[in-house]
Amino acid sequence: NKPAQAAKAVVEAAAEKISDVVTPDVPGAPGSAPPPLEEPTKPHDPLPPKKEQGAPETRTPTGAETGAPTTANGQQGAYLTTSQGARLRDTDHSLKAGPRGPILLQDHHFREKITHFDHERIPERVVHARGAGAHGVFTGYGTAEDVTRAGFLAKGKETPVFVRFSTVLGSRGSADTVRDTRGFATKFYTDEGTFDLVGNNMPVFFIQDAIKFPDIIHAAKPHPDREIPQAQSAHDTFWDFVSLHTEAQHHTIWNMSDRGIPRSYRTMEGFGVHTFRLVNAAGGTVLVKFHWKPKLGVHSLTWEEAQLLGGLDPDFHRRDLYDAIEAGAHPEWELGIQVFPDTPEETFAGIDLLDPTKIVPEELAPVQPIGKMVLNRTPTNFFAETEQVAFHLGHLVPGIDVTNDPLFQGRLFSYVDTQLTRLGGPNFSQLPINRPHAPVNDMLRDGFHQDAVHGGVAPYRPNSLDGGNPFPAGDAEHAFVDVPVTVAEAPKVRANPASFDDHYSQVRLFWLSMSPVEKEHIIRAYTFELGKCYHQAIKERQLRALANIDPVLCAEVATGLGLPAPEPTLPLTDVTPSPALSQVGREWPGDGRTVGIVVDADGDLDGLGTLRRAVFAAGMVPLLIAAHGGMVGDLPVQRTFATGRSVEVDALLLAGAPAPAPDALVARDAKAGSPQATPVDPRVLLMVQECWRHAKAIGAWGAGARVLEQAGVAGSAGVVTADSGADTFTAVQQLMALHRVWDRFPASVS
Ligand code: HDE
Repeated sequence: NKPAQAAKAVVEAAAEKISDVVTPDVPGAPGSAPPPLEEPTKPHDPLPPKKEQGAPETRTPTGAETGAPTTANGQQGAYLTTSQGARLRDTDHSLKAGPRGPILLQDHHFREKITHFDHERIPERVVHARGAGAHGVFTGYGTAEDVTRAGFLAKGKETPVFVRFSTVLGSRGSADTVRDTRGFATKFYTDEGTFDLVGNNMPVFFIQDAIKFPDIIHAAKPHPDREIPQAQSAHDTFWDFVSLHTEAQHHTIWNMSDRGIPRSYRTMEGFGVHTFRLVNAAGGTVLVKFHWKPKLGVHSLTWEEAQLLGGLDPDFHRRDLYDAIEAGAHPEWELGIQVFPDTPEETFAGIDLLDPTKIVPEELAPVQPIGKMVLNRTPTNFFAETEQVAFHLGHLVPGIDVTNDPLFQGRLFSYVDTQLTRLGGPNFSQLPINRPHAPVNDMLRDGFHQDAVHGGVAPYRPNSLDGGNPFPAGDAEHAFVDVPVTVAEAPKVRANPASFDDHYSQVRLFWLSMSPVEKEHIIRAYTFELGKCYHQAIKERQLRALANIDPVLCAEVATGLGLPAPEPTLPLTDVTPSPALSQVGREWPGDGRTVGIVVDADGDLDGLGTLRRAVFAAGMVPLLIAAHGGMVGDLPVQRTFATGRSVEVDALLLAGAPAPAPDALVARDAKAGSPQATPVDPRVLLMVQECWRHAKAIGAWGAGARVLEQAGVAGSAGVVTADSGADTFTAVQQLMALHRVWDRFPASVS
């Protein structure tokens, strides 16, 4: 069976790659890094860049054609130079008036080095400061050809992309796993110009009009006096705003749901949020909403995992994304659209398509796949690419146009404006990561950081001196033509349409679409966050908002806060739940998921190699965890009981029952916790108990079964035992397809 053999070879090759990534440096261990280089004393060839990285795409009308290097490479030559290329003899000592004397002002090398360093930082993004990026490829399916003439959506057309995922509230150095909305911004470098789809992992927004953006962000960012809390909405000013400004309630319930704590960037949906207008070759238009659907499904952390990770691995999502890509487990999403007729009312099934606090349930308008995105390359340099990438909603291509959603309209102003401060001037499109791959022929000139050396004398139109160039393009040359939408004659007002006044029906729809476990998590999230508020009046006001969403939700949160549950002030809307909103109840592929394997170096290691291969063959990553570093048999230990923690794995396998370390304290604690004759290392018991609490699949065989007994989890839901490692893994794999052992969560609401 040739195809099966070929597939096996691919899996095994990928397996080797995966092991390279997750194996720490164990000198001499198979798959580990080469032995450390000798102390460098003389020039030698630089190390090649990592395979997955390569140089960033920097194609530009000036440069690529001439064959000249289009990007500055760091540390590529043997000898140190100044920024002007003069070779230097010493960069370790400043020029002084004698070894004990003051530094001389004439030390141009010192001044250049320190001045440059002094200016290394740029302002972080005012929102979405914390992020991680990756390169990839988008392939069109051709299924959108009837509704749009955008060339990159044509069947089989491949377009390079750069994606930046982010949290909204935290500073650049904040933790990844906080409860927050996630940004999902994609730059498509199409042949017809760059298209930026700047979305979030939630389909609705806090406000309906862009003029309120400074208000919601000022309320959600840390308090201005103490600058705490960092990257959190669990504080008074946030809840003060959303309880007073009830159009925010829909987005808020999404944040309080499991969507606010994604398991991974790879397991997030993405949404364009606004309604867009597509134009086809004949000039016909439709309204659409964009959706990204992750191949791995939509998965979340538990709240305790998210909190633990904030301390144990604040870079969890970043690391997860890079590790997966470099391991060959390339994350994938399908791009889809919900399509609506472009009617003058701009509504669908009674839902105002210009209101960014509303969704259109997928049951009413299915998401139709139009292309696929694979992320396959990590950035070479974080600052040059991820930090300097500049998205803008006005980066549109022929075939995709805007609508009058007042949030969309305001964003069309904000994104270029913010880059002027952040990237220091109007020429940020010339930075390598922002350069279009389509030929650029604009009449924009000069300004700070002008990289281009423009020829010609006539950057104006009309002209005769540059042969009349550049000429406007027509339809035949694929010009971007604004859709001539009729604007109704109306008085100039500061007002919203009346339909924007419904702030509760869709919040109720979301709540009623959740499974009992998800509802329980939402209740706990509200209770936690409101419990962190100091002001009683704010808690009471938010409870009044919850009463208008659902009496059960309100009563449960009120009980948690120790406050009376208020009565609703508005009639509860009769809504039809949308099962597509729930994350529970479906099966998903396990690609790139991590399976921890606790091994005991002194125990029975038979079958460990077979088990590891089975995990690789399932497209997952095995992580060997043992008492100390080094080798277990012929396999390298990847985490020790000191460096590993349950939150890093999606499932846990126990191949042994490691005894406590010969350390008086540890042994004493172990004995105190478990009276058995042969105690198990308490760090392993903690790992098992945490995995159990976080509803992860747990499997054991042989001596491993003893760990289950001592951890007090034997025989409970999602805890399996079998005769061999491979059989145990097969059972665990089935449980992992459902993401978690949902039965383990107590659910007090139905
Ligand atoms: Fe943004 N937003 N935003 N936003 N946004 C920015 O632009 C803004 C909104 C989103 O990885 C800023 O370059 C206004 C909705 C993402 O670089 C800024 C309004 C959605 C990112 C800005 C919104 C988003 C940003 C800050 C209300 C989801 C990160 C830095 C009208 C559809 C992009 C920057 C990246 C970033 C303004 C609302 C998504 C200040 C005024 C709705 C993913 O321009």
